[in-house]
Amino acid sequence: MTQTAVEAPTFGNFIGGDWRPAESGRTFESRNPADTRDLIGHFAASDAADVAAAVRAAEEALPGWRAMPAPKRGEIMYAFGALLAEHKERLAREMTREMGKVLAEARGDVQEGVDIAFLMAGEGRRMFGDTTPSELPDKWAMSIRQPIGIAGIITPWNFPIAIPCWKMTAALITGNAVVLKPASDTPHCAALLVQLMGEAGFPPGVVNMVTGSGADVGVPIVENPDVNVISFTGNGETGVDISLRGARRLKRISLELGGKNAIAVMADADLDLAVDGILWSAFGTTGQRCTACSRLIVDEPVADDLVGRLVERAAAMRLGSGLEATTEVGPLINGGAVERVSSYVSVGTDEGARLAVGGSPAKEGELANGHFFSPTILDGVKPMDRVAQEEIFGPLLSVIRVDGYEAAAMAVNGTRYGLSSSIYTRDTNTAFRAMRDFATGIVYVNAGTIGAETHLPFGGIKGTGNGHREAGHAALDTFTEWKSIYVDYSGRLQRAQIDNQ
Ligand code: UN1
Repeated sequence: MTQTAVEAPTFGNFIGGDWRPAESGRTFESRNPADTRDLIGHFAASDAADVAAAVRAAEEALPGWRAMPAPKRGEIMYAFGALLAEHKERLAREMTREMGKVLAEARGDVQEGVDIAFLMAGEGRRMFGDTTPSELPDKWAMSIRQPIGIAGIITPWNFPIAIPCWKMTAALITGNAVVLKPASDTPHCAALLVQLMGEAGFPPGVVNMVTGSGADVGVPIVENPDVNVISFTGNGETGVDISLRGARRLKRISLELGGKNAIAVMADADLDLAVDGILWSAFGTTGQRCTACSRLIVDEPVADDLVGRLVERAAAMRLGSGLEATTEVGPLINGGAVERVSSYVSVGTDEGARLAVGGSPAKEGELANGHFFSPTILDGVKPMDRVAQEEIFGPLLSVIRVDGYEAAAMAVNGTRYGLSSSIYTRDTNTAFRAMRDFATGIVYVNAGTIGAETHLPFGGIKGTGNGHREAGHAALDTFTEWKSIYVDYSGRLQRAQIDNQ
């Protein structure tokens, strides 16, 4: 498993179709979170000069790309989706090695990229606007979408293929050029991704990638006057900073800033089903999904039974390298994440919660060199406790006990986030109430909080974002301007709002 620094490959930035080192010559490392002795590679530690070069390359490529008929752009997008599918297994393995999620989930991550690529390829032949009657005779009215220009795409490490694909495919099919800054924890996945995009036939400069830190690369992208739209997924503070910087230049900014997602389990629920959904949503991807369930809101009559079953199952979950077939829970992304989750366990117990299972880093045997943390459940959490309010992004589930649907709905909605939520109930009326009442961008009935599909809008309300949606055709709104077009074929002056009275 261990590799020496000499064997590990070096990757540059992808600018104008070429691989180039950072102008400063500096690099940084990416390591396997399941075994940090495994060095994955060296990557360009870029700065504003590299960003400027990438933006220039995008500017040069933009006129040709936006002039290409959208169905033709769709053909390249389709070829990209097919290549991604062809390389799914290789990419999934590299993803597991770089960020830790178990292999089946890494395959799902790549599949999400394939799905969105095919969906967006089809958008090349849809991209519908409105054709609508004019209020005046002999006059034609319609609206069309046009690209905004250069899109700055800043992506997280937890879905290192899927999320860059969601953002880039929507930007590209609508005729924008892209500068991608991937998370510093997953530069290898990003390098493999843009390599395939080059092979798929996106012309040089249409897709560019610059690796490096948020301060050295992200900020210059956001501040660059020639970057017209930013799409960011990550933490709330960074999102607000991007928003403020972008506001000064009237940029369009699309933010996806995470969640504090709840599953509500009513007394009439199928508990076997609920247990599976809760474990999958809370501990899948080691709790490191924006959509992960971090709050279980349980109806008091079934609370002891449900928590008992969850504790038993959580205690038995097998931790390890995501490349091992038996592993159910992979590592956290880095040492900082282990410290953060540990500290929240103390925060929770200090607030009066009871540690029901887990609660500490896992270091035994083969786990010794990785960032592992035991699946953790805190019971008796109060709705306003910090562990019930703050995004922890790890395998920590807070259980809040309530009486009945009204209290459950209030608890579900009682956070500053609003991404995903779920209800387990056998009562159709209760299910429909939840669909109406739960204040999140995504609601599940009798399923967990994770697993959004790419052809529906993805995103949330309140502190989760700023109103934009990714995926689905809603994603096109982020990367296009509407143009309304009127054609008067009457051959005379016709005054709207006046001559039709
Ligand atoms: C994320 O964690 O930011 O719905 C994305 C899901 C996945 C995407 C999660 N399809 O859980």
